[in-house]
Amino acid sequence: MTSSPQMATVSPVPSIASAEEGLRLLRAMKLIRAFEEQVRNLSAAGVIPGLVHLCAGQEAVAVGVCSLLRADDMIASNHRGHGHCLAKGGDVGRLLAEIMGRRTGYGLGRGGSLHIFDAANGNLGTTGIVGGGIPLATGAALSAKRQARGQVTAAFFGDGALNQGLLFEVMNMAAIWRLPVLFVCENNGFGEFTAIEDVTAGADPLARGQAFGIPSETVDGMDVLAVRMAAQTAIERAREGNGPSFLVCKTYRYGGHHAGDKQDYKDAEEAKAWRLKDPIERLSRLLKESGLASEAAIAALTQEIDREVRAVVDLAKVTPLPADDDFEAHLYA
Ligand SMILES: Cc1ncc(C[n+]2csc(CCOP(=O)(O)OP(=O)(O)O)c2C)c(N)n1
Ligand SMILES: [Mg+2]
Repeated sequence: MTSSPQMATVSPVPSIASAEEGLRLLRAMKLIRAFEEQVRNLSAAGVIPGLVHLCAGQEAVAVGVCSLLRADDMIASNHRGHGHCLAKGGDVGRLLAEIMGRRTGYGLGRGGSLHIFDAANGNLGTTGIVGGGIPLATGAALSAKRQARGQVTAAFFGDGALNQGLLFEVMNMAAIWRLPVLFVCENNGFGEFTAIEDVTAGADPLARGQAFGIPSETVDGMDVLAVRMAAQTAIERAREGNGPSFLVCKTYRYGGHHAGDKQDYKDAEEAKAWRLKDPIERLSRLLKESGLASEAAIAALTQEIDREVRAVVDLAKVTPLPADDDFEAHLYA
């Protein structure tokens, strides 16, 4: 069994500043959901080489944090990283082309889903190494601090990385040197096909940050406003020179570990309960109930995003694979 979707309420209650802000957050989450749906279809159709790890259900964490970051702030992602890339301002077309192995992708189609790198948007990249982004983000924070650039970095990682030794080394360094970094754990209850409780010692993951004196907070990762509120405090702390923070965002992946995983290790009732907390539905409801957006405006937004993503898919399908003479590109020696 995994942890229950019931969560302690965060106080004060997160609120939304304006219709514009609400629609911007909704758009960002809907874009990720629509993108992942298309990637799932393309993977099932055999158009994508290798495995893909989709983040549907977890959109609020990426969007909540990245919506507060500046373009020159940095993130490091993990293997479930399409949402992080898009939330940080990544290009939908270049991302899909890379996942599909096409030459217009971020890495000329040679890296795929697990090797996205987007320097222009401060994205240090996705990685197949569990926990691998955490030292990258912390190293970038050290560099930013030494050069007094005022940048903040965020490392996104799953609950599986809670047991990687480098997390503790890096948390220690970040705390002792007061580095401007956010450690953002997306606790979706599973690492591959294993429930977190079966492999993770200690009653609460927060203790891992607290052990180093790092301000640590459990966050409702299905509520983009709750994530934003916690991230805002953490980003201000980092920007003012007061060091790292640790956010443990409780969330759920609607799909399997990878697209195509049968998910027979999941409890059906539990999965249903998490769907009731859907971050997109939740924000849509809030916007409607508070009179900030109409049903029609939200429907129009959904249609616009679906059109945008479908156009990107159509284009990627007719984009060539890397050519033979591309192989020397990006080689320095
Ligand atoms: C260092 C390392 N160990 C093991 C693996 C195999 N592996 C790939 S994903 C994964 C589970 C990761 O779970 P989590 O960090 O919770 O992320 P999630 O998939 O739930 O988003 C494992 C064990 C790996 N890729 N790298
Ligand atoms: Mg996990």
